[in-house]
Amino acid sequence: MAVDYTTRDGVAVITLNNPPVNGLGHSTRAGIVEGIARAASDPSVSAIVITGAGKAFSGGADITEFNTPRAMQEPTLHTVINEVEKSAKPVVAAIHGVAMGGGLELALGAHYRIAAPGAQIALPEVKLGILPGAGGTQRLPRAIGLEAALNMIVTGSPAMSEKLANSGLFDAIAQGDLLEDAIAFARRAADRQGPHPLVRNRKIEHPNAEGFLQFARNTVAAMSKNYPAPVKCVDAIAAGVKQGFDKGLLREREYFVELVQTPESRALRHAFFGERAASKIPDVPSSMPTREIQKVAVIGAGTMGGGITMNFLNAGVPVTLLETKQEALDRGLATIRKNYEAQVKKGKLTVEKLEARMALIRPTLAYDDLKEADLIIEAVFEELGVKEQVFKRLDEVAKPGAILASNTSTLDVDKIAAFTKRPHDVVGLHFFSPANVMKLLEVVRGKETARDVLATVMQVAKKIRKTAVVSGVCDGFIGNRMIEQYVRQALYMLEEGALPAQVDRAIEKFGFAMGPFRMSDLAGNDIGWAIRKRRYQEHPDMKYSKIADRLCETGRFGQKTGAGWYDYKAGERDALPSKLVDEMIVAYSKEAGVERRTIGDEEIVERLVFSLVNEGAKILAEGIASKASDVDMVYLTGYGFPLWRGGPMLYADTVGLYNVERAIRRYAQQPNGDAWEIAPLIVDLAAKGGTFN
Ligand code: T1G
Repeated sequence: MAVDYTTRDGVAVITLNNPPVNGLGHSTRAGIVEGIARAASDPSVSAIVITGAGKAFSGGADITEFNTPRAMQEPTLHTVINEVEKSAKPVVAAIHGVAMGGGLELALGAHYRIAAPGAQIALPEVKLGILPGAGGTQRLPRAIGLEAALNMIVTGSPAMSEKLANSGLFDAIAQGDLLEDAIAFARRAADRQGPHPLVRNRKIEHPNAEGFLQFARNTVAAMSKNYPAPVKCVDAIAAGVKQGFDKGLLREREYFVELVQTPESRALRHAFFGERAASKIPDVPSSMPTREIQKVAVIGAGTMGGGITMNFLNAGVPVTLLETKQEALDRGLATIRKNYEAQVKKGKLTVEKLEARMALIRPTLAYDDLKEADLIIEAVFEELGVKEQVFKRLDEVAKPGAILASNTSTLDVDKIAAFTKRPHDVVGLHFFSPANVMKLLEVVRGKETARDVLATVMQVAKKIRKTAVVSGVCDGFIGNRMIEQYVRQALYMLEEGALPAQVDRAIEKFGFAMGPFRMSDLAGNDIGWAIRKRRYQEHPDMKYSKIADRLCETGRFGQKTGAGWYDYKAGERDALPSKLVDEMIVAYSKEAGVERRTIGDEEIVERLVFSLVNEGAKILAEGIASKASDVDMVYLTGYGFPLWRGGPMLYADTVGLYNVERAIRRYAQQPNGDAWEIAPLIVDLAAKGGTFN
């Protein structure tokens, strides 16, 4: 049973014991009800304490049960909370670590609440595309007030228990041992006369509830246009204010059942578990010993090296930063300082913290200064010859057991590893620019990369708050290999009849943060040009429309040259459709003998998204990515794929692989259709009604 029961000094102690976060799965719920009944029938027991084992009071309902019969199997959380409220003997919730979602709702059903300082308190359901479904929208406003409760519920953000000390939520903040304080409090409560207090009986006081709720609803609706849950949170709270607790509870229940089945909620839950699943590597057990990483070194103080360094400084880890020339080193340090100063200006960082972080950098021009480093990350020029020099030098100076990582975004990590006598210590750590901002980190596993190296860098990734996804070695790893097919389709569509602004508008309406042409202008069209030139040499079979080369030949590299696919006013970043470029595109189609046609938004979105899905399926089949959710996490955290659609592979599941296959076969029949070589995995899964996830 996921609940322990003991008695101490006439007080029954019910301990939630369902590691890792005391999720309120069916066995835990049943255990609480049994514990309450057992305490009620024990004449030696005068009061009850509910507490959590391990690091949490409770992380809430067991999300893995959602949309399964167990989620609604009695006793539901509603039933559990009713039993707590009906108990004649006082129930005290003793909270530490985490009280979230259903965990906080359970505590709100208790007669009294005591919290240890430092506990994270939240109703984060909205982040999963649902709403608090066990009375949270009704009890929290009665506990801490309408505005504070609505804000917590609509944002899903946690607050620390001590910050809520005077909010009306807690009867006390534990000064000493939480359980001792709770037992003592419970014994005193047992001596009180009359019924014990219930949060549900409190009144919601607000000078203008109607006006506030209307304002809140309008604001929330405007800010969450792709997510149905936040507005439903407001509606549930409003129902309770206007029609009373019981009616409000009914509305909340209705909205919960509706929201838990939405594609948005499925996508958000997929992302929640996908982020955690990414750190699990099939042949690397979680018990794998890891190497101690105390000292980090970064080679190269350019844009990437500086950004990578900042990740470690932000986590309080000292970095030895190596450059070849003093002016490059000074420039790199100045850029890091400038980035932090920008955060100070925005009030996101104090000057003291800025200086403390800068003090963690040990700048050097000498490789010898790297000899104590546990982890060395090179972010030098993206050319194999340069990497060879660096890794041969590292082989000489790095201590045995040091992890040697390359930030390469396109080169073969196995070739890089072969430059050393320790290929098992070599791994790819592909950060995404800006490296101190982008969450995604592709961990590129060479064929000889040691498993403890992988386990170690996954731990480092968590410490520097990155979403790390393991990729095998191939050209472009996971993200860039897929984006290449996406760009090919974008360029072909220009040749066949579309224009840059139309393609960008269509895919941005689908939900991408930025379409391919605005993105290319931002990153620099010359980067893609260099890759295509390499491609023409290495893979002449992979044909491209030459339209982008034409653009680059005119020097229109994008924002950095003031003109690209779009025009830009001096000093501004707004992408203005360019008549000159549009005419160049039309002229190119004519020269290529292509009859331009109208291409609708649906085709634009399908060709762009399904090109990702098709390449993602090949990546899965080749074992470059070990699971579809890893591919989704790459796109959600590194390429601006809309979170509410869950990533390309989950979106394909939502559309149905049968339909994806038919669309791909249709495009394969069109001009430039030879770019569509359908992934056998899609055909196999579609044939048996399967899904990627
Ligand atoms: N259900 C199932 N598994 C969960 C879980 C949950 N609620 N919370 C965490 N886990 C798993 C997680 O997948 C991971 O598994 C392990 O626990 C450690 O998690 C009726 C319906 C609590 C702050 O949204 O925010 O209540 O990878 O790595 O960094 O209104 O987990 O080890 O196999 O994140 O210490 C609302 C979600 C649910 C809280 C701990 N509750 N969890 O963070 O550990 S809906 C939430 C978190 C609900 C009611 C509704 C965090 C945490 P594995 P972790 P952590």
